[in-house]
Amino acid sequence: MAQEKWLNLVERDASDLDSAFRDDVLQGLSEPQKAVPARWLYDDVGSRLFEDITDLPEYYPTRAETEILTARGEEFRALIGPGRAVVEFGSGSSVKTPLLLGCIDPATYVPLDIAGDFLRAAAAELSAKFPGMPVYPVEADFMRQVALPDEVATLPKLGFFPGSTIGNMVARTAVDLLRTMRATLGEHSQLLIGMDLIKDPAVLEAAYDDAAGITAEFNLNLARRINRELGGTIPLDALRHVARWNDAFARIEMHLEATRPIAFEVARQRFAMKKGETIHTENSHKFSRRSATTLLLAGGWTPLERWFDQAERFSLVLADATVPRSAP
Ligand code: AVJ
Repeated sequence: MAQEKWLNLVERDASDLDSAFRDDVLQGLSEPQKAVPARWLYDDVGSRLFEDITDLPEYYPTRAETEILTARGEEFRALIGPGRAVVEFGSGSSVKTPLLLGCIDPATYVPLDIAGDFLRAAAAELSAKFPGMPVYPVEADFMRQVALPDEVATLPKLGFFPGSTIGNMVARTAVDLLRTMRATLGEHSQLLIGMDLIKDPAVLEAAYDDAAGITAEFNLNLARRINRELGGTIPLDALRHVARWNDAFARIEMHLEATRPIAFEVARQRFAMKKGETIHTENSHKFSRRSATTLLLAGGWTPLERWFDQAERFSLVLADATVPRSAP
C-alpha cells in the first residue's frame, strides 16, 4: 500500500543519541549547579507523561494554543497558502497538527522527533486522518540542521514549532535553533511558532507543579532514565520535584532536589549531592510581546502576524525567513 512507503522512518542521526545523552549527563552532573539539558526528559515514557501534562487543569498552554489554532484557521489559510511542506520540529504525538493541516491545504507533512517509536505511531495516525497527503517522519535531533527528504526538496516550507518549546532554551541557544531552522527550511520559508507569555507567577508555578503530581513524575523520569540507560544508582526516593519562577530571567525552572545527602554513580563515575542541592532539569522561558519579537528577529525571522487566546495567556506568531533590508 502506497501509504506505507510514506511512513518509512528516516533516521538522520539517532545512533549518536546514546553517547550524547551520556556526555550531557556526565558533564552536567559535574558542574557546580548540576544540570541536565531538558531535551533528555523526552524519551518515550517522558513524551507520554508530557501528553498527560497537557490534559491537566493547571497546565493552560496547550488549551490556550489549541484555542488559537481552532479559531484562526481562515487567517492561517490566507497568510500561509496551500501547497507547502509542513515541517514540525519535535512533533511528539502531533495532536495539534491536524488543526493546522486541516485549514491550509499542505502538500506534505514532515514530523521531526528524537523519540522514534512515538514518532512512528503519531505519523501513522496522522497519515490515516489525511489520506492522500504524504507523511515523511524523520527521526532526528532538530537542534541540528536536518537534511529533509528529497521528496520535499522543491516545495516551499512552513516550519511548525508549537507548545512554546522555544522557551526551553536560553536566548543564545534559542537564537542558534531559529537560525538552524532557517537553514533547514530554506529561503522563502515561514515559521508558525508558539510562545507562552509572562503572567502571574502563582499561575505559572501551578502549571509546573500540578496537584496530581504528573509533572513531578515527568521530572523524576529523567533520573529513572539515567539509572536505566546509563547504569545509574540515583536513589529516586531522595529526590523531590521543584518548580520555581525565576523573575530575573523570566522563566519557570524545574529542579530535582535532594531531600537528604546522597551519593550515587552514573556510568561508573561518582557523584554526591548535599541535602537541598538540586539538579536543574528544565527552563521554560516566558515572553512579552517585545521580547518575543526580539528573539525571532535575532534568529532571522520577521514576525508577520501574531495571535492570542481570549485570556491572552499564550501567543502564536507567524514569521517569515525574509529579513528586510536594514534601515541605515
Ligand atoms: C514541552 C516545553 C512546552 O515548558 O511548558 C511542561 C514542558 N515541562 N511541564 C513547557 C513542560 C513541565 C513544556 N514544553
